This record gives sequence, C-alpha cells and structure tokens, in this order.
Amino acid sequence: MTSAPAAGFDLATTGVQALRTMSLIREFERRLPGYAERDLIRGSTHPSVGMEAVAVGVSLALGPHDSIASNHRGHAHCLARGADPARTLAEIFGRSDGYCGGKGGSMHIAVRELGILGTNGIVGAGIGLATGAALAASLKGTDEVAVAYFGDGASNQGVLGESLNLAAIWHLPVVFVCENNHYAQSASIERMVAQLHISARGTAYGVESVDVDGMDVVAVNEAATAAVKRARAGGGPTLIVADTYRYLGHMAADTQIYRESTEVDAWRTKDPIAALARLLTSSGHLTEQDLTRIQRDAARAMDEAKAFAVNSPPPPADSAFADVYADAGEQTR
Ligand SMILES: Cc1ncc(C[n+]2csc(CCOP(=O)(O)OP(=O)(O)O)c2C)c(N)n1
Repeated sequence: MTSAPAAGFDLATTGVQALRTMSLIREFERRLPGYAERDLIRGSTHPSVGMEAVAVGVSLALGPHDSIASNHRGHAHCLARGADPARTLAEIFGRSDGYCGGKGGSMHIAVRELGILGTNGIVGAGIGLATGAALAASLKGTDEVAVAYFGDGASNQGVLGESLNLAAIWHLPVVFVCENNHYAQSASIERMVAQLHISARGTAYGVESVDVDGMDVVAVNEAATAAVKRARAGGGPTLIVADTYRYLGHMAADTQIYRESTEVDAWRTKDPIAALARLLTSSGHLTEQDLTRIQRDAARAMDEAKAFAVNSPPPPADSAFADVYADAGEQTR
C-alpha cells in the first residue's frame, strides 16, 4: 500500500510524475528478457521489475547537481535520474548512440551531465564511488549530495563498512540506499546474513539509519528527502534500507529454482505501481482513462526507444581504443 503523503510530497505533481516514471521503467525492464532472447543484447542484463519505487522515490529527492553511483541492476536508477530511454537502450544493445558509445553496455552506463557515475558490474563498487564523490563535494565546499545504490548481497562487501565509517567521521554528504530485494543472485538473505536488519550496520558505525517500505514510493521519497536535506546541510550520511522485491529472475537466463512462485505472487500483490495508481485515482488526481494513457505513453516511448536503438550502428572497430583514458586536462565534475 502507498502511504498518504505528509506535506512536501504533492500528489498532483510529484505523485503523477512518479507514476509516469515508474511505468516507463516497468515497460523498459519487462521487455529486456525478450530482447536478450532475440540476441539484441549480448551478455547479461538484470531487470528490476517490482523495485521501481526505490529508484524513483530517491531520484525525486535529488537536485540537478547531485550524483548517483549504481550497480549491475541499474537501468531504473538511470531512467529515474532522467536518462533518455532510447540512448540507455542503445547502450544496452551495444550501439554507437548509447550513452557510452555502445562500449559499456548494461553494466557501464555513465552519464556525466546527469551525475550518473555509472552502473557497475562489481558488486559493492558503487558504494566507494559515491562516498568518493561525497568527499569531493565536501572538499570543494559545494552542497552536492551523492547516492550509492546497492543490494542486500552487496551489504556484505567490506567496502560498505569502510565507506560508512569514513562517511560518518567526515560527515560526508552521501546517502547509502540498500535495495533489499531478499536475494543475492540465487542466495536468499536468510542464508547469507545473520543480522537481517541491515540498517543495524549503519547504526553500528554511527550513521543515521532508517528502514523503509521499498514498495511505497511516497515513503521512499520522504526518507530520501530527509536524508538529502541532512546531507546538504552538513549533517552527514544516512543509510536507507528499502524492503523490496524483484519479480523477474536475477537475469534473463535465471530458472529461479531457488524460490517458490507463490512467494513472487505474494509480493506482486504489493505492487508499487498499482498501489500508487490506486492512491492517485482514489484521491481524485487521476482517472482510469489517465492511467490507460500513462501506460500507453510508456509503451510508445519504449517502441520509439527500440526503433532508435536497433537503427543505431555498432561502434566502428577503429574506435576501440578511443575513450579508454580521459583526455589530458579534462575537467572532472
Ligand atoms: C565483487 C563481485 N562478486 C560477485 C559478483 C557476481 N554477482 C553479480 S550480481 C550478484 C548478486 C548481488 O546481489 P545484490 O547485491 O543483493 O543485488 P541484486 O542482484 O539482488 O540486485 C553477484 C554475487 C560480482 N559481479 N562482483
């Protein structure tokens, strides 16, 4: 269920925008396994269908100069941050009009102008990158905030403890967002972690830590807004642990023998998009026709993105060694 918003989350504007973006992400992600089957995608992609409320709730709390460091399940983080679905899909297809010229693919999507430091195939690596971006902001004296997205599996990586500690002692403007979808690939969190309350790890390092319903975009946004406000004001880091679930397999080829379909069905009843749609219609902000139009817009955007991506050529062979190193003297953000 999506909670009734407190002051600050305006259903008419932010709520409708959240529904549109979540619907676009759902449409984008649910099409990926089919593209992989048709060999439009080489290598693995990790869809986040079911988890849309986290990326969107957090992104709506950010300003234009903030940055995010993402993980292997990162398309939603990019799209919620404002990445163009066509250029994102072209990157995933390995085409030259992709954000990284088609040479990065699903797990290396970086968009400097949007503060997207990159999706990342190394589990946990984005945590250190966001902490570094926050350190840079702090040293430069800007009010920029950095977000690290990572999973429950990544919470077992040592870099989280190191980053929580440094962020705490240096009051860094970083928000650690753990998307607890209950699985790390095929391993359930119960098999991998003795302390199931991941937020306790943040508390142990002296970091403000909160648990939030990750299927509730309003709740996520309220937690993220508070965390970003604190960070911007010099109040230091926050760990947000969002309880969520991925409906599809870890990646396209996943047979999912490690979980019961009844478990998936139970989580689907808490669907974050359906819940927000119900809230927006019951509160009179949208009609059933509006919902149909939003869904149709998302489908059309994806049809256009697919046409753009398939018509984009692969990067030319002689560009293989371009973009490997930054140009000398190039400014960093
Ligand atoms: C350092 C490292 N170890 C292992 C892997 C293999 N691997 C890829 S995704 C994944 C599971 C990560 O789980 P989690 O952090 O919970 O994110 P989720 O996939 O659930 O979104 C693993 C173990 C990797 N890519 N990098």
